[in-house]
Parts: sequence; structure tokens; C-alpha cells
Amino acid sequence: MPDCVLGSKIADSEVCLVLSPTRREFIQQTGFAAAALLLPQRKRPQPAPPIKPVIDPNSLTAFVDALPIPPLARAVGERPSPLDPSSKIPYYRLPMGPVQYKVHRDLKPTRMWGLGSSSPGPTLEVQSGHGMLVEWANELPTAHFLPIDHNIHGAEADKPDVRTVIHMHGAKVPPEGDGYPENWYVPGKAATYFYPNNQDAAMLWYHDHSLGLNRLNVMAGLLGVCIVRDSVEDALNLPKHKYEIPLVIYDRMLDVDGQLYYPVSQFPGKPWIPEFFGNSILVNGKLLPYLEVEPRKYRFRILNAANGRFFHLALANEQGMHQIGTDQGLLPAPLAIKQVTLAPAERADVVIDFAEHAGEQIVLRNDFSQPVMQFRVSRSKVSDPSSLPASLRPFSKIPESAAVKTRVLTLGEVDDPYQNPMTMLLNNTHWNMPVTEDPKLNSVEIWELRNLTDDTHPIHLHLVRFQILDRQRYDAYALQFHNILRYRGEKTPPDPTEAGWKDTVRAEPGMITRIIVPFEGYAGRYVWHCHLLEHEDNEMMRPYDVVAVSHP
Ligand SMILES: [Cu+2]
Repeated sequence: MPDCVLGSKIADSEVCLVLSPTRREFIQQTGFAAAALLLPQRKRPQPAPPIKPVIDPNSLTAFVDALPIPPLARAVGERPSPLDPSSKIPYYRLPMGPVQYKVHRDLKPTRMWGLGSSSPGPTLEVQSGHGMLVEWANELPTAHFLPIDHNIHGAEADKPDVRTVIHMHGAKVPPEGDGYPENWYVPGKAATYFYPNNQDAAMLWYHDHSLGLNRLNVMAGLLGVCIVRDSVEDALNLPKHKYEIPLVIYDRMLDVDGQLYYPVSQFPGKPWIPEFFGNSILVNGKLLPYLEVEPRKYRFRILNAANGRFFHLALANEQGMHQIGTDQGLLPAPLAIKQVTLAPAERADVVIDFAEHAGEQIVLRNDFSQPVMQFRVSRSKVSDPSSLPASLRPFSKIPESAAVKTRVLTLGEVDDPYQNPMTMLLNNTHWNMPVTEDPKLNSVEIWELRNLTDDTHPIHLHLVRFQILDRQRYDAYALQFHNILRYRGEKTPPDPTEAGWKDTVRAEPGMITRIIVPFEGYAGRYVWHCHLLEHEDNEMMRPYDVVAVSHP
């Protein structure tokens, strides 16, 4: 199978669509021979040819647009707290509506759906323990501009084309405010959710989660960031204010008119594609932007908001960085790294010190060669009062003995006779089948994810944070076709960059991935799912119940 030339010309970008980077990542991590031995080869379905040619980002002048920073959300008032009506909490209103945005100086404005006047939408910033109310108002038009597949469960032709519900990824939130995928609402309607924010400092992100449409609504632009702060982080003297910058990174395809292009399958009447990979990488909504920085430390809050692409980000001058946090907040200590690896929905909190690079122009690259953005380091002498402390936040591993239950859960794929993926399944169950995962509130469980496919699936559980226990190679073929569990290696611990609190875990092919999860916070109905949005939309999502325990 040919590898994909990233940032390549139009013809190659079509190749990118048929080869999953998730598969490439597997090959990088394991060696191609092992991959070939372990898994049957299959062809990926060919998407239909683009209706219009798409733009080759290499044909554009790079680094001519300044990196935009999403605006800070401003509360429009105060309302009584649902927990204590005598106290008032901030009330935000974030309307979803059409926006026109110039992705690059030399392109026409791109139609998107944003929040407020931007995509990514305004950044919510809150202090841990301080609740807030957010009204998510659907002010979108009644027609969608991306291809809906009415064969997908939840997106049938009798459902409205435009409907949305917002989920705050990583938030510990009561079930009624979690953005349950069936709780979508149509243009003209709104939902107000209460976020208690009783959780450690972390970068959360909000995005559409409506059943069967999520991949298209996020692609259209319905996403943004929420930063939770707390006293532990405040005491660390990390770079802050203008020296702390969110980098929301995702891939898109743009047609020659500069408009978002989302391909369809080669099957007439069934437009769903198994994964989306675009050739243009946007940072905070801009293609190939630059950022002027001073020769000092910066803190970058990096989010992979792509539908399906994994990012492997590194500085072209091979300069090192320090990772200080992951999905659910600070690591115990900074880690010296050369590369940031992020599956969709994962976050990395990274400090880069430009002190030794005054006057340089440093490119941030993906996959070794594809330019993403440029840092322009000024020559001015500056003082840097910020610190990179040797220790950040204490972290205790949960002992396996704390778990009251181990759930064995498979990640599977249903193919047609020509090995085209048609549906993705968790534990061989569809969305509308009865709930099977029902942990008790305040209990700890181990979830053992047995990946039967040849993709890495980033698995996300709503409500909770968890720790990765280990990964172990096994014979997926023997399990799937002969029901024999045969290990092919020892258990390996998580990489140091993922050895903190997580809410999304890469379940790699040929691997059993185990996580240990305290189910804390609230009882009620939540979901767990793959965060490759094309998978999630096509059945790779399940409801789960956190069950309150009644005491006699
Ligand atoms: Cu998946």
C-alpha cells in the first residue's frame, strides 16, 4: 500500500483519503512486517472524485497571515446557580451561526458555521469550582452545506438536516448538561447548560455532538476551547496572559473557491466515508499562519480538533519542548520532548522556550515535512519572569486492586463483501441497543479495549477522567475468527506523555488497551465513543449509565 505524501498535489491528496494515517501510525510504531503478519490486508474504499478540484496548500504563499487567537468569551450577565439559587454565577450566550472567514490572504472568504463571530468560537475561561451557565443558541440556517448520509442511524431523511447539541469534552458535568447526542435541537431553539467546573485545571473543548451529523457540524466549524484554572496551576508561575496561546489544529480540504470540501463515497446514495483526511492544516482557523513571539518561554495549549487525522508536531530546527500537561491537566513533572503526538480530541500542554533563538524563524511541522505554522522570534531583549518548575501536580496511580469490575469491550468494524467498512461497532452493539455498560457511581472499573480493526481508535468516555494502565499486543485475528485469546507480547506501560489523567485513549490495532476509571461526579446517562468522527457518527458510540447506589 503506498504511503501518503502529505501536503501533496491534488491527485496525491486523494491518495491521502484512502490511506488511514491511523494505520500509518500503527506501522510506524510496530514496523510494517509485524503489521502485515498480524492483520489481513484490505483496501480502503475509494471516495468518489472531488466534484471540484481542491486547493494544494503548497501553491499558496506560506506565513502571510498572523495567527488569530479566538476571543475570550464574555458573560452577558449573572443568573442564580442551580446548586444554590442564593448565589449568582456567570451566564454566557454563545450563538451558533454562519460566518465568512478568510482562511488565507489569497483565498476568498470560506463559509463556516461558528459561535459568535468566529470558528473556533470564543474561549471560555473559568476557575475550578466556579460554576457557569452557557446558553448554546442554534441560529444556523435550515439547510446544511455538507453531504448528509440519511442511511446513518439518527440522520434519517425524516430528521431535520440542521440540528445541533453541544458537548463540553472533558467536563465533569451533570447528565442533563452533557450534550447527549439525541438531545439535538433545530434552528431557532437553544439549550442552557450548567457547568459546575469542579475539576482540576485543564483545557476542555466544546463541539457539536448531534447524532449522525457530528462529523459534518464539527467540520463546518462548531467547536471552541474552555480553559479551567485552579490554585495549583496558579502557584506554578507558568507563562500566562499573552504568553499562553491555544493552538486548535485540524485538517480541511478547500475547493478552488476557498470553500470547505467534504468528499463522498463512491456508493450512490450512501455518501458516508470511513475517515476524512484533508490536505490543508488550519491553526485557529488559518492556513499556514505565523506568530510573532519574543525570545522567552511560551505556553501552548494544543488541541487536535481534526475529524480523523493524527498529528505528530515538531519544530523544524529540532529544538526541544517540554510537555507539562495532557487531556485532563498537568503532568507530575515537565517532560522534555521533540515531538507532540495527538490523536483527534487529545490535548497537549507544551512550553517552548525561544530564548536562544532571537531573530530566527522556526516552522512547526507535522509528520516531519508538512509546514503547519511559523514562529517569528523577535530580536528584542526581554526579561522572562515565568518558570518551568521541576514538579507540577502530584499524581497517584490507581492500584488495579481498587477496581470492582473489569469490562472486556471490543472495537470492531463491519465490512461489505469487498472489505469496504460499512459500520463501526463498540462491543458488537449498535447505538439503539439496550445499555450494557452500567458502572456504579463512585466505583472504579478497568475497561479492557480489544481492538479488532486495523485503525487506532481514540476512545473517549464522557463525564470521567481515567488513567492508562497498559497496552499488550495480541492476535486479533485469532480472537475474531477463532475466539482464542493469544497474547503476542508483554504489557507495556503508557508513554510518559500520556501517563497522567486522560479522557481519550489511543486504542491501537493489534493491541489490548486497558484503562482504569473512577466513575465520579454524577449518576445518569452518558456516552462513550471513538473520536474519529466518521466512526462515531456511524455507530461507534454507545450510551452508558452511571448508576446511583441506594443505601438502605
Ligand atoms: Cu474509531
